[in-house]
Amino acid sequence: EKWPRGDEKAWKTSMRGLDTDIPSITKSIVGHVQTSLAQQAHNLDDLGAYQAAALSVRDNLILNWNETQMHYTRKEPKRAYYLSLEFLMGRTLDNALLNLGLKPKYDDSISQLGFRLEDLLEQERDAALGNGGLGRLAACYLDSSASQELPVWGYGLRYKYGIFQQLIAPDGSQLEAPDPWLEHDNPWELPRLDVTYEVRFYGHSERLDNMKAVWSGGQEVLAMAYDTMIPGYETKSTNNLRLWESKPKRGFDLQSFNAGDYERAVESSNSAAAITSVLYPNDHTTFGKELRLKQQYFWTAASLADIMRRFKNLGKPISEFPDYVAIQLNDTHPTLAIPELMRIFVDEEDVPWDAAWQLVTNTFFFTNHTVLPEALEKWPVPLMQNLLPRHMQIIFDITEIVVSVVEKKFPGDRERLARMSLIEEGYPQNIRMANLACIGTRKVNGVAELHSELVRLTIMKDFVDLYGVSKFSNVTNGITPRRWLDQCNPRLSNLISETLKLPKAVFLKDLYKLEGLLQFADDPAFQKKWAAVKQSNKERLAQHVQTTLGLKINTHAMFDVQIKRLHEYKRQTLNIMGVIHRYLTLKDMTPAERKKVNPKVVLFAGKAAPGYYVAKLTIRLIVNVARIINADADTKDYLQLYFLPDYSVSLAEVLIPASDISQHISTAGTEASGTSNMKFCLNGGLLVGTVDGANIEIAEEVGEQNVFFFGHLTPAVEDLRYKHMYHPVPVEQKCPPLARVLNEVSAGRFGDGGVYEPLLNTIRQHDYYLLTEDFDSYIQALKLVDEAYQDRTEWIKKSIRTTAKMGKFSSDRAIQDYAQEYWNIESTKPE
Ligand code: Z2T
Repeated sequence: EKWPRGDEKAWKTSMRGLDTDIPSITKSIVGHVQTSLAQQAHNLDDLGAYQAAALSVRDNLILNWNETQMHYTRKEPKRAYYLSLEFLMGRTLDNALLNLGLKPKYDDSISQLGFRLEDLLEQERDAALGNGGLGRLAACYLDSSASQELPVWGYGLRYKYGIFQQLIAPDGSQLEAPDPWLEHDNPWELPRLDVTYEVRFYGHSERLDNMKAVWSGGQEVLAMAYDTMIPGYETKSTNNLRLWESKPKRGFDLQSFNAGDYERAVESSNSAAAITSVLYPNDHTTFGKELRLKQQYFWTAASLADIMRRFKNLGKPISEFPDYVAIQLNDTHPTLAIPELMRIFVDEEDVPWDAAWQLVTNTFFFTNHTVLPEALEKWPVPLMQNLLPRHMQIIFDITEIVVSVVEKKFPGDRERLARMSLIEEGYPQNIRMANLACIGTRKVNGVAELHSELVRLTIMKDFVDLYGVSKFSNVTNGITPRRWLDQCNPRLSNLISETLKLPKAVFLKDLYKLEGLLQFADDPAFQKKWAAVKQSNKERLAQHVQTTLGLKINTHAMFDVQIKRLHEYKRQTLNIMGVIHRYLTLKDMTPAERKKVNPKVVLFAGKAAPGYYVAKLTIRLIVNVARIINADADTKDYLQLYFLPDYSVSLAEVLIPASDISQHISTAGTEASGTSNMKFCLNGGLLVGTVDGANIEIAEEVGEQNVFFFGHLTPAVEDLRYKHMYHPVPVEQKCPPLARVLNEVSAGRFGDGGVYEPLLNTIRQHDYYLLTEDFDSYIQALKLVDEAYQDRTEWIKKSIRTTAKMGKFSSDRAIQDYAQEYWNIESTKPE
């Protein structure tokens, strides 16, 4: 190969890898203090030291990233792209140090410079570009892809504001503040001023012959790329997460500008920037706002233009597109990619419609994350028609495909056709994005066995009849053991390493290796060490709560944790009603009786969507119940309750390792998978839960004797709801203990007389999520938990056996499944 420019020797002698001995690291950090930050030792604070350390680590990532991307360009492997509107990354520095294997050296070097690495890590703000499980899953999948040297890129949006910051007002209610995560420079992203695409909105589309059209007019906005490096664990392979920012095109509103109407020119440039300004904070409801649709199109159009440009650089015929490109759609949010790729092929690349459809349906894959009907995305036809006239035409044309195949297989079945159509009739008509996502993809998957079965039996039933069952399969979610064991619980990962006599890298890359712990479960010396790790993690959490909130947690109690988005289906209400029940029971006891009770600390955290009234009321109730309980001298040694504000990835990293038991108590059939359940178990916490989502597969792995199951099963739910609707029975009759709790709340025992009525009424009236049906067995399950905890040795054995059987839940396994069964991509690495 010919050297591209200048004096080859001058380049080559200057190009070197970075030295990673401690003096070189120190030199690099100090160099960044001096030049990048323009600071000095005497005015450097923790934040500055964090920034310098981050820039130094970043240098390593950039070199690995360059090499990996160069390698992909040369080798031309098939690549996969993960399109997700959410990436809940959390912090980067600790993860990067661990994946690079440089943590001990940076620790030493930073100490030499007079700082503590732990303090610097705390300076970093979370990258919180997601709502909950769906966004965190995307982050785990990026880690696993890079760690397994798979050519996978993520594509998303660079929101200026991530998920809102949650504050708790004096009366206990949730307040939202913006999350200005980019306020300090973000060292983990590289702005790509040269990677830009124009994205059109509005205008008109004129049909030509051959199913083609010309879309013109309207307005154009610029998409600019920001690249985030995703280092693999113990490998040079470093993948890319490309996030798009919206900007006005140069001369976006030149007309107004030239006419001297600067205000108007600025206003329209603001409207371009608005597209990527904020993450929508709704997790399970659709909002139907035009700006959200703009986000979705802006992102899919920029991503596909980028993917297309990369494909074209290969110089292959367009018919080979699916041999080089696989695209995973994370829920229906990126479904516009389907008509957009049709538009590119048909209108721009002159591919005949039918051939284009073949290529498109061989490129895309679709993951569904919920069967809750309110979460199924629909867009009004008039809105789509106005914003994306060409895509509306294409969606109508795809509808014709659906009509003809359904008509052929089920002649005259009008009702079936109406259910399967992309267009839902009504005023206005709506576009059903899940139907489009199903029709336009090679495969559809759910995220746990039960959920995938429900997808086949409910929302996709008609499509199973049409295509056959093989198009609809399951990939059970997973979590990355790098962040969710080694990073968040180093004491445990050290203990495991020393016990199994294996370097950490062995079990962090092959989580099934944890099974080796089974043979130590009965070893008293090991049990003691295991319990000591849990205890020190409780103290770490208590310390954190003490410094951030000024509260004193009893660390000699069982820690019972429920941390997740607030939602009726997740039933935080069941938990708080259970807590109140426990409190009332304690109050009924004599002091002597109380002394026999297992002391418990109940911890909640989670955000409610800002417009979700009942969920916000639940937070308010928890906070106010906590206020009364924690101040009650009779009970406070036996029961403490806390709502920790502003739940985040970083807070989860402190909470999860400290938990003895965690709650995953959704109404059966409603939680698609859950992933925190896996995180708790990996860290030796046990579960109390319903027979739902991945709880079921966890129990299959660890054995039912190690999980506290309760409640009705999925097949019963439909019948119970029907009964509630047509043969309602008052709570007093159906479940007296719960009725007592509701009445105490109603009567103002926890303050705020009257405000909780709307929440209580969701239980007293239809009780859609079946609290009245599950309350008794829930209380029974918690009693079994208490009894099991009394026999501490047995409990520790359960804890060890649980961790030992978590191999299946590594996101490495999930990504292998996608790579082999869906994307057809292979590992490849530089050198
Ligand atoms: C979300 O976090 C999940 C599903 C959604 O459906 C939306 C959001 Cl923001 C549209 C969660 C599921 O509730 C959870 O069970 C699952 O583990 C997670 O996605 C990842 O699949």
